[in-house]
Amino acid sequence: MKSAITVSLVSQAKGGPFVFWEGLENAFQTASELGFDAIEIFPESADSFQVEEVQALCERFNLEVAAVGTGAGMVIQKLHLTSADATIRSKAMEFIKEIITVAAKLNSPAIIGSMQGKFEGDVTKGQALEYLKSALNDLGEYAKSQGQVLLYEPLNRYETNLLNRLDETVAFLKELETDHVKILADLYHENIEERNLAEAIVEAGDSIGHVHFADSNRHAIGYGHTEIEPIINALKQINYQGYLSAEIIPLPNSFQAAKQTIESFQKVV
Ligand code: LER
Ligand code: MN
Repeated sequence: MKSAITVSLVSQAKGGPFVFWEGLENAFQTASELGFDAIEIFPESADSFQVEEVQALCERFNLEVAAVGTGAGMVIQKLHLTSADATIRSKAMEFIKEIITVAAKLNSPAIIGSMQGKFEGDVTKGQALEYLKSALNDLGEYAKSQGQVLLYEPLNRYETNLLNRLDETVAFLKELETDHVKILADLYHENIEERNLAEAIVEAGDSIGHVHFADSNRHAIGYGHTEIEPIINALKQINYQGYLSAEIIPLPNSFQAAKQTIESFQKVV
């Protein structure tokens, strides 16, 4: 398993669960000093940052890009994949495809988190899940054409009413025509939703492609009450080789949250 830490380049997401906020160079430098393997980037859009700049930072600081988030499409532009409005759904697809393209140039997958949206108004749950299925089929195959998987993240009940638990997400992904969508298991969301997080991880097995490494309160691992050892053992049991990426609230400050994360990572992994 490899360690990663998040940087947000989106000022409108202030207060959100990202560790670094002071630009790419600052994030790469601190992550490298602390001994992380990779950075996860939350950009405003695909064309809001220079791929060449990120590639140069990766080389200079000997870090990988773990993943690139698409949530700014929701935060800034109010786009999502299950909107009643076909134009919004199609703009959401475009926004995500552009991020898949640049993420692939950085050897990393894109994440569908809040861009999944939720069902409301005239859209039934069944209809929203059909929209989501069709979107993930298309985006998963597009990611495959770029040499990557696509990461789909079930969110807790306060953020979506579509899919919340790992088992229902595994069942949903099995119905897709594409085999290139993997689950992002965010330990914060799953701490809210699962009966037993370690068991849920073992059952999801190789459907898991990425992990957000967060404690019960969405602070750094060790600052809440999640029992992390059984979760790490479960990930070892399924031979998980991917990232544990800290998508957490930067408290008491970015540096301490990052330091606590890497110390917890080194202790348990
Ligand atoms: C995104 O990774 C996530 O976990 C969501 O809670 C963001 O809204
Ligand atoms: Mn997450």
